[in-house]
Amino acid sequence: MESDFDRITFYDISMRPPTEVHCCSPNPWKTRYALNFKDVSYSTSWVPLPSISKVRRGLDLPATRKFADGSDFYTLPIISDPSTNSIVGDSFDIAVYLQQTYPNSGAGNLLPPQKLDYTFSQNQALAVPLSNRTAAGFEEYAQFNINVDAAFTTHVLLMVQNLPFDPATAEQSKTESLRRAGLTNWADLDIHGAAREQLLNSFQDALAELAKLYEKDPSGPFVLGTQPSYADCIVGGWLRMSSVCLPASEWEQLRGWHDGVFGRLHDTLQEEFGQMN
Ligand SMILES: N[C@@H](CCC(=O)N[C@@H](CS)C(=O)NCC(=O)O)C(=O)O
Repeated sequence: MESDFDRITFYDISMRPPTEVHCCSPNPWKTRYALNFKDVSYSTSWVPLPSISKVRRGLDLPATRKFADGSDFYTLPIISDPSTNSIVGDSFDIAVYLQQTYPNSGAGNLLPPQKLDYTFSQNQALAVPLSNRTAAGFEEYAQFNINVDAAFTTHVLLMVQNLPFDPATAEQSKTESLRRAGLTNWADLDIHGAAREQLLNSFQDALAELAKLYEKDPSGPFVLGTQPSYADCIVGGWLRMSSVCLPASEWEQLRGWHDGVFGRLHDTLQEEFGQMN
């Protein structure tokens, strides 16, 4: 019989209470979708943003991401799985771990072989570089993850102003965000008027290519039609962030872009794999 001691601990970032409503970190959301897809038993440990490095170091996990100056960037998600004595600290590594450790659980193969033909050509350097993880046999997913991360991160300025920080640590978190962006005033992150319009159009264009992948099998809402896979969790993590952080009218626009593929995907993922344990 399974006990609490066998249960996976999933570390996610806490946001403004109720955190279940406001949590919106894309990489932890990829993991939540993957855990629920696999239907494994887990409980969530909510970590305040300024405590991530302490938690991560406490688990003896090196950083998998770096800042532009080469210093360590301590991130979530992490899972700790007592049944195999494993601690895994990157969303991509976690997906591969779950598939390899629990191959037949839940909805089945999380990473079924498939062509994930989507490239986002970045024309600007990101303030904080992305990490680059891969695993033998899953290179297609790894490349897709990097391209999707780049597409959304390039447009994240549309969302930053609305990040629902926990009031208990909001000032500290804002100061840290500004430091990373090389800015001093929170208002400087507010993009409005023609510049916002332009960024929104560019976001829509970036997602047009991604939508093509979803239009191949019109039975939808997933890339593989009615069969969900980790590719959908990757996109879904960012859609969750968009749903919480974009102004409501822009989220409504995004939901409708490209024949509504992203609205449908988000709703289905939330319904089927969005539960919080
Ligand atoms: N490659 C890592 C990236 C994780 C990552 O960037 N996590 C963000 C949340 S989505 C984070 O922990 N940020 C902490 C911070 O901003 O201080 C993964 O996929 O797990």
